[in-house]
Amino acid sequence: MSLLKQKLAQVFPAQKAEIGAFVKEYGDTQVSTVTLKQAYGGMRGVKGLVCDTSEVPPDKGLIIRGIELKHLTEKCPEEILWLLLTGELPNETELLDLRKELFDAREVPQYVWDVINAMPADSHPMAMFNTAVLVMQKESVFAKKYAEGMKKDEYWEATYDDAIQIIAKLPAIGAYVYRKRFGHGERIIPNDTLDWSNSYVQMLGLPDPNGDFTKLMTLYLNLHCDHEGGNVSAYSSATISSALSDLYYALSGGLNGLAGPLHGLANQECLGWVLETREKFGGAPTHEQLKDYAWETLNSGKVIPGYGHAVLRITDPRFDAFLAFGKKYMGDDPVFLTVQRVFETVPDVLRQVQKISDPWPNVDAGSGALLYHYGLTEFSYYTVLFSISRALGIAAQAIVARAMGYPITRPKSLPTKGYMKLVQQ
Ligand code: CMX
Repeated sequence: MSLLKQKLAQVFPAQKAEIGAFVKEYGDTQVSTVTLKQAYGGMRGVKGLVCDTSEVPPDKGLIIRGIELKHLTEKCPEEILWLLLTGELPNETELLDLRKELFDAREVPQYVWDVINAMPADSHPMAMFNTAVLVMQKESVFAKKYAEGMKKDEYWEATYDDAIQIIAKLPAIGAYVYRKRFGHGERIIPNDTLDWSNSYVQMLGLPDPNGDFTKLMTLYLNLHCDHEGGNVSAYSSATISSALSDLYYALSGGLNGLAGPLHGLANQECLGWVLETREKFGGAPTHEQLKDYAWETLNSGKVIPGYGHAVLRITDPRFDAFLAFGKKYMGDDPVFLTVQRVFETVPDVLRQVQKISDPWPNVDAGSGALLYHYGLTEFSYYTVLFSISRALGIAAQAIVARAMGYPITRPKSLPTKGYMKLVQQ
């Protein structure tokens, strides 16, 4: 048994007992109220979900198992996966063991390549990627063991096995989607590196003479991993998982939500918006020109992608981390400079629109310019990168939920007439 699985076998029973006792003692305590506005407003701010892997206080941003993101930016995604699951960072031996476990599971079945090859050449990269995850469902250990009558206490272990199998294969699948969809040639077989992000960069096949692009990808795959339980991809996936659908179903379903322009697809839209400003103004736009363009976008009824958030009320620390990376590695890159200028301009514009709750940049506002700098210019691909990273958090949440024995999700809905009656009462 791998060291991570052994560790989880140790920690989960105590956590489950603690939660059981907590709910037994305080089960009837009220933790939230719901207004009519919230019911019709996407349940914003309604506390009714449990997520132990991470939380997002509006004034702080992402905290993973009690550690603020700013203290985690130097870590690799494998360390983050360990942290999400166990609540601790791994030591060197543990990290190596997890890397080996992923390495041993990296081989992608041939039929996955055949399915991707059979898709229309102009399919969206997200459709290709999510289809590849779903088509592997027949490999699910959870589905097989469930059919054999697995005990409830063993659910998390089978979900863990599925998670490792899926996560290990995502870099190869993501890289092939990139190469196939954008005509970059054959699939690349990486050398025997155990480093998950490094092997991904090798398979993408983009030049990386001094290793800076690998550094960016490690940061990228780290920063997008998890964002508590209520965002569209995590929540959709958790809902699917709560029906005891296996992780292949749950993850691909959640990632279909990530493919929406108000969620993960915003990173493709955002770089598009930045480049549009450069095209429109024939080079680097001034602050004044950006202000005008921001108003033009708002007045045409569109959103300014990369800005605003359903929970955050500060500049997203993930954006801060990308900005710091850009300043260090590409301070004079013209597209990156425009991103900085947008950051200096757009919040002031959005602040003037009363209905907008958060005028600050989110994770998607800056990442595209950094990828663009290293030659990853096909921005419809960017959400696939987001997905590879977000799979870590979604998988961790699914494993924890199974270990804690959480039931099927089933909030109550009412028709509008029902709410009208309730309000009159
Ligand atoms: N540009 C223009 N209008 C915006 C806006 C923006 N960046 N952010 C919010 N608004 C508008 C909303 O569309 C909404 O308008 P209506 O009432 O007319 O529908 C109004 O302001 C109120 O919205 P809000 O309470 O501030 O924000 P929500 O919680 O409803 O939505 C989000 C959050 C992210 C969908 C929204 O800010 C947005 O659309 N941003 C741009 C897209 C984006 O960057 N998404 C990525 C988010 C991060 C991620 O998940 O990856």
